[in-house]
Amino acid sequence: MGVVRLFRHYSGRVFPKKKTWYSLTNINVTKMKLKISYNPYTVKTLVEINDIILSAGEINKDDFFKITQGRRIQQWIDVFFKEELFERYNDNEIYFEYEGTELSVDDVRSAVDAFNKHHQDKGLIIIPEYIAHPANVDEKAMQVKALFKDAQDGPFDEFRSEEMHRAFEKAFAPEFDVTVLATMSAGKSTVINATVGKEVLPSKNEACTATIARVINDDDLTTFQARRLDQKLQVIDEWQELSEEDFLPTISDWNDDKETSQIEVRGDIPEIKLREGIQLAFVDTPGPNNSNDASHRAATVKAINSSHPSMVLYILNPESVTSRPAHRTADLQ
Ligand SMILES: Nc1nc2c(ncn2[C@@H]2O[C@H](COP(=O)(O)OP(=O)(O)OP(=O)(O)O)[C@@H](O)[C@H]2O)c(=O)[nH]1
Ligand SMILES: [Mg+2]
Repeated sequence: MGVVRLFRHYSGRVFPKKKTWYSLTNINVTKMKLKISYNPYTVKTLVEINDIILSAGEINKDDFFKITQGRRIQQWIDVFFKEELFERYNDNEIYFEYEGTELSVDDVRSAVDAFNKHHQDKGLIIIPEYIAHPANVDEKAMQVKALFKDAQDGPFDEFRSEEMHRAFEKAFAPEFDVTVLATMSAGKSTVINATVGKEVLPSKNEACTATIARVINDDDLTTFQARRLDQKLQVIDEWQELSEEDFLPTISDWNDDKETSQIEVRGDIPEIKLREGIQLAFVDTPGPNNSNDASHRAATVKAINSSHPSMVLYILNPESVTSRPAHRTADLQ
């Protein structure tokens, strides 16, 4: 056939530490083909080399592929492509096929592009091909909703309880709150301002935040708006656009007013985009260790308990890692 392959002598192991390469005669070199398939729902990654699936045992012995196991692709893809991978396959080109959801394809593509850009001078290149599956989130959500509806007619009273209904609705809310927690003056409001790229929240070198402030990303807005709610979450001041000079003073006045229980700010946070219908919001909380005002702690505990499906961003100053207030904050609820 005249086709010559570059073979790697495996000596019984898939990837021996000691490399022994040899080629057969008259070869038309077959490039190494690496395929990765990733399922974000089961967090499973499949690795194939030249169309052969590597078994879990092989993967676990190998540092290159070990990092792919049981972890989200976003946690490892940026460090996956290394020069050593090319040395391993004794080539300066790797054919790489990636199969996964559209969202993960974006992440893989940027990792591949970054690698290629930084290794252009060395002549190393990954030749990618992407197979993107639409995430079908809406379809899956509809199926789950239908199941929940069915469960209403089933034998379990729990599915009909008020609590279950609330929890179900909460799970489907588009907001994803990142609740920022830390002791007083640790820099919660400062971190949110830095992320938003605008001074939307007051920050001071003393107990400052007194109310909950939600900063909601809304890609469709061209300016930032704000409103405030009272203890019963009734609107005191409706959404309003505030000029640059008025923005922070107004939010500060609302924050200092005992009538306010929650401030909401919304606008387009430049680096944050709506993904799969999830709307990201940062929730600023008062430092719970304010001994002058017990309402601060109460407000923070309430914010954690009432928040949407959320995550906590816990800020620790290096010097307070072992401090009691820091541990008490971590112990909230
Ligand atoms: N140098 C420096 N100053 C910081 C940093 N983070 C916060 N600060 C300052 O520390 C002070 C407190 O920051 P805030 O953002 O108000 O802290 P907070 O956690 O929101 O405080 P409370 O709302 O009172 O609970 C401000 O004067 C900030 O400018 C930092 O990383 N470096
Ligand atoms: Mg603050």
